[in-house]
This record gives sequence, C-alpha cells and structure tokens, in this order.
Amino acid sequence: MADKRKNDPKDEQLEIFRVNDKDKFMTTNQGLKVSEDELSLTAGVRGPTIMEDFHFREKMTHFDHERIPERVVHARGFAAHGEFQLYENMERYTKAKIFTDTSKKTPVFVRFSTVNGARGSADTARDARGFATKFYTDEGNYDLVANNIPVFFIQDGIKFPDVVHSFKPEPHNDIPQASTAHDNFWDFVANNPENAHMVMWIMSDRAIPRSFRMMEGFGVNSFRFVNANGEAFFVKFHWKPKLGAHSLVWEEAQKLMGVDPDFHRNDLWEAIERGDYPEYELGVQIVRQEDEFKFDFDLLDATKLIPEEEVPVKIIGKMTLTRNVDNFFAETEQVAFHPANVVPGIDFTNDPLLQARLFSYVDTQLIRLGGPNFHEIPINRPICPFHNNQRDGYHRQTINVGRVNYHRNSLAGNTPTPAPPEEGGYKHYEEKVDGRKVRARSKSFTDFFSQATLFWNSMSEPEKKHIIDAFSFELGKVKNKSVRQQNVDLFANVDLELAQTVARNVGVTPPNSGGSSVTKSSPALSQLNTPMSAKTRKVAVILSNGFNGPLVNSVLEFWKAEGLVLDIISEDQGMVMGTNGVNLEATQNVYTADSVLYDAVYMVRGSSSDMRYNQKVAHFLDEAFRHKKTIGATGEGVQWLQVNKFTNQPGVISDGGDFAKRFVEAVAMHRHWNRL
Ligand code: HDE
Repeated sequence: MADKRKNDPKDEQLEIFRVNDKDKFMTTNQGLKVSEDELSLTAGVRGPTIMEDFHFREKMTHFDHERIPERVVHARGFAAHGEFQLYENMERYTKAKIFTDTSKKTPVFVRFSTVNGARGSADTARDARGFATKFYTDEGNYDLVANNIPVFFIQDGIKFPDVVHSFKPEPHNDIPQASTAHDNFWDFVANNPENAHMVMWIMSDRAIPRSFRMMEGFGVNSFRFVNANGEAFFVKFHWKPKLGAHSLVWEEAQKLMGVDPDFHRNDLWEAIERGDYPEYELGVQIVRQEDEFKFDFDLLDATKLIPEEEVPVKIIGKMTLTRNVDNFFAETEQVAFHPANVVPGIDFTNDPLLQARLFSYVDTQLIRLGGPNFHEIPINRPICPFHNNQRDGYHRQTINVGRVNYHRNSLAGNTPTPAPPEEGGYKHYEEKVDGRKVRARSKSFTDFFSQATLFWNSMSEPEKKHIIDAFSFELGKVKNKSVRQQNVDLFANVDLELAQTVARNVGVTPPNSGGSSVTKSSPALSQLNTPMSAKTRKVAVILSNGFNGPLVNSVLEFWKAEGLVLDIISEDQGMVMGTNGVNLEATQNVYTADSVLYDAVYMVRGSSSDMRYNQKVAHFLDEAFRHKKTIGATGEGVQWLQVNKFTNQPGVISDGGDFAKRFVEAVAMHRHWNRL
C-alpha cells in the first residue's frame, strides 16, 4: 500500500490534511487539553448540569450537526483512489493533455453509487449505478460523471424531477425503499414512453451487478472532442472493466440486501486491500461532425446508444484503483462531481439532458455542502494551482493575500489574467446556434421503441428470461390494475411476446397487437459476450475435521495461484484438522456464511451429528446450485452432490483428473445458465 502512495500528487496534497489521533492527548477544538470526557460538569454529584461546561457543549453541538443532506439521487456510494494512464496519443481528436500524454499518470477518485435508495439502503437493489470519476489533471479537474447503463430515462432535463419523484419512495407513506417496484414509478413509465429503452436496461441483469469491479461505465450524453486546430468530433465515453461485466441473479440480490447490505462496498474495499486492484479501460466512440445525421436516431438524444458494431469503441487508456479512502465522510461523502468540470479539448453538445446537468450539479452541491467554497474541501481541490477574484462565503479556507479582488485592475498589474487558448485558457467550441425560442422537441427524438427492441434482440435466452421475470416482479407489486395494463400495452411496442408473457404473469389482458419490425441486434450488449475470468472470484470451501489434508492443500494452493479468493468454512470458526498434519483456519462458520456471498462452492467434507448443521450445508449447496454457480467436490464431498442429484450438471465438478483446473475454468464462466 505504501508503495502505491509514492508519486501520487493528489495523495501528497491530502497528506497535509490527515490527522492521526492515536497516542495523543484529547483536546477541545480550541486545542485545550481535556481532563474529563465521561462526566459532565454538575452542581453536586446528583445535581443539574451547569451551562459553564464548555467541553460538554462543544462535544454535543458538533455531534448535533454531524449530518449533512444526502445527495438527492446517488445518495449511497462508495469510492476509491487510483490512477489513469493513456495508451495512445489522441491529439488527432482532442488537445486535452490527459488524452495526449501517454507518459503521464493522472490521479483519479472514483465514486460508485446506486441512484434511488437513501444513504443507508442496501447495495444490491435493482437500480442503475453511478460511476463518477474525477481526474486531477494538470489543466484542472476533469469529471466524467457516468452510469453503468448507456442511456437515460428522459430526453430533456426539465423532466428529471418528475422521473426521480416517481421512482423514489411514494410521498404519502415513504414506501418502498430503494425500489422501482411500485405504482408511481410504473405510472410514470407508462405515461412517458421515451423511457422504454432505459426501462429495458433497468429490468435486465445490468441493474444487479455482481461487483463495482465488474461494471461497465458510460458517459451517456454525447460530448465533444476538440483538437488543437479547432476541429470537433462527437464522442461517447465508455469504461470497460478488465474482469468483464457480470451480474447477480435477482433472488441472490434480494437475499444479499439482508445478508450483507454492504456487499458491493465490502467487495471493493477487500479487493483493494488484498492488492487485487480493479482495472477499467477507457474507450471512446468518435463520430465526425459531418456524420452527425447518418444514424437512425439523434446523437443528441440521451435515450439512444451508438451500437458498437456501427462505431467501434476505441480503447485509449486504463484506470486502476489502488487505494481505499482514509475517511468515508471527508472523501466519499464530500466529493462533488460536475459534468461541467472539463479541460481544454473536451466540450459539450446541445443534448438537452446534458445542458440541464450542467446547471444541476453545482446547484445541488451548494445546499449539500453548505456554500460556494466546496471546491476547497481537500478531496475536491485541483492539484494544479487556481487563482481568481472569487472571495469569502461560508467556510472559506484560502487566505488570499493582497488587496486586489477585482478584474481589471492596475494595482496587481491586472492579474490574475485570463489566459489565451495558446496558454491553456478554455475556449468554448464555437458551434453555430440559430433558432427560434421554442418549447419543443425535434422530430428526430420521437422513436422511443426501436432501440428498446434492439436491446431485447441482443439478449441471450437466459438474459431475456431474467428481463421477463423482472418485469413480472416489478409490475406484480403494482396495485393499480390499470397501471399494469398500460405498461404491458406499452411494452408490446418493444416485443409482443415479452408483453404477453408479462401480462399473463401479472393478471392483465395480454395485448394482441403491437410488436416491432426491428430485427437488428448489437451482440456487444449481451453480458455473455463480456470478458470471462476466474480472478478474484470468491470460493466457499466447506470442510470439517478429518479432511484429506494433502489433496485439499494442493487444490487450494493451485487456486490461490490462479487468483481465486478462498474462505474456509466449518462447523465452528477456528482450526480444522486434516490428515497428514494439514490444519486450516476456518474464518467463517456455516451459520455466519451464506452461499450468496460466494461465486462458487468447494465441498470437501461436511457431515456432522448436528442436524441443524447438515441442513444448513444442504441449503448452502442447494442455493449455489439454483443460482447456477460452480460447485466442486472431492472425497466425501461428492456424496453431497449425489444426495442432492447435482452430478452430471453443467458447472458441477467432482473428483477426477485435473479437478482443480476444471473448477477454475468453470468459475471463469461466471454462471452455468444451461443447468436444469
Ligand atoms: Fe446526475 N445528478 N443528473 N446523472 N448523477 C447528480 O449531483 C442530474 C444523469 C450521475 O457520486 C446530482 O452531486 C440531472 C445522467 C452520477 O457524487 C444532481 C440529470 C447520468 C451522480 C444530478 C442527471 C448521471 C449524479 C445529485 C438529468 C449518467 C453521482 C448529487 C438532466 C451519465 C455523483 C450531485 C457522485 C448525481 C442531476 C442525469 C450520473 C442532482 C438534472 C444521464 C454518477 O445534481
């Protein structure tokens, strides 16, 4: 860990703000040493507390003000530090130094989040995920504020408060938490058909990721690259995780909300602590200005994606997350992202959703972080110097020296001076704008269903089944029958069979007309076509005293070398004795562990005279089997597979040649969908 901190300018900057209270005397915030912290000052041992007790008042007042408003969306998040390095000079398209200098390592801070739930909600709710990156570049902070879904619900930001109101808990009773499975959301969906494409993604496996480390990121809006000659290009940003994009199954996600509400947080934190640094490649889809109208959708419409088969994603660099935060509140909670934080060479488009975002982020941060000086909070400070005539306001930390706080001036030689573009001054792209003031949407935005169908067509059979199940679950929770009916009627425009199946599941009339003429698909959208790897996958190793020491030892050593993460689970925590003097420490017992916490199970030996234990192990295996996870067994463990009739099923690996290797190959497949 210490090594990773070397040569990281953001880390060096944060260092002066770090305080370690260990081995120090306790003081008040004024630096006065405190002699007593457990007894307030009272008039006599049984008498009233005295106002004079300044230590009590300071301690209590600070506590009373500990909370700040949570983010109105993306309240629950988790973040880490890292670095970005470019593979290839992109100067043909952009003059941004971060995208032209391949030698540079740029510090980054990344915050992942759910959108809907409150700060204390569970990680695995069905939802889009935020994927916001702050690059601390030498030209100023650049924020790529992305989601793990490439499209959005609405086309014009003026509808953002409506869509957010609809998916948040209902206002009369504040139910349900972190879930779209309720009447208001689906009423909004049915009556605002532009969100059909996004809703298909929300009903898909993308909305229940296995890990933040296995999630793609998308800038969603079309941005602009501008090169040194002033030539501009449309650009869409992508993050591609090296481990591939993988998901949970719904039952598992639901159970995890109780078993480990911090499932994604734990996963990221532990991976970084282990040194399994998550890696994501940055990709760009670049479209020439003159090709703006060559697509069958509008590039400015955030409910559309550019299929990768039409415009390939060019991989240009890699981000590695290398360091957990020191303090959640100071860093993760106080970080403030803003899509308008750009550097020369990166510019905006007229996408009406993006234009609204450019207003909203600072506005919300003003209330959340209590004033206009939140850029001075350590996590938000650029690592390059900043100078202007902005002064004062709540919590100002900078002590501006000198008398001049205005431009133009003569007393400070007219400084700070605006920098010309040759000196790095930001110049907005001079897009020609000419039009009447209207409240209207371009006709090129009105096809709401073709790409929803494209997405559906691109799904594999198991993915389609999951989408049907998700629609059925969510609409099944909608009490108003008309809302259920309106939705199946709406989604008949995406796929008739999908709508009919869901209609039958939720007790409304299956639509008999609709359907789509779109036959196009985009294979890149299916998660079956993502990189597959066994690295960092978690395996539950269930064993009890008397296990085959040499065999288990060699299997576990092989797996560790392959990058698997192992948890030894037994009847009790503590040492488990194997043959030939091989002893392993169980870090979990079967009552604290749960199969949903693992990617795979290795059953070594599990029987006990305790029926409760045997039942728990049987349940563990049964659940792993139903969730299509890899199950391996050697020796006595094989009997468990036979009893449960799991043998001869895909992804069930038992004794025999190359057991350890076959198991790793099976784990790398993520899930075995063709299992019965
Ligand atoms: Fe955001 N969004 N958003 N958003 N968004 C916020 O800013 C907003 C949109 C995204 O980890 C807020 O500081 C509007 C798309 C992320 O701190 C707020 C519109 C995408 C995060 C806001 C959108 C995003 C936010 C709330 C439509 C994907 C969390 C707290 C016009 C590209 C950042 C805050 C973090 C947060 C407004 C749509 C991503 C209210 C008005 C599309 C990842 O300002």
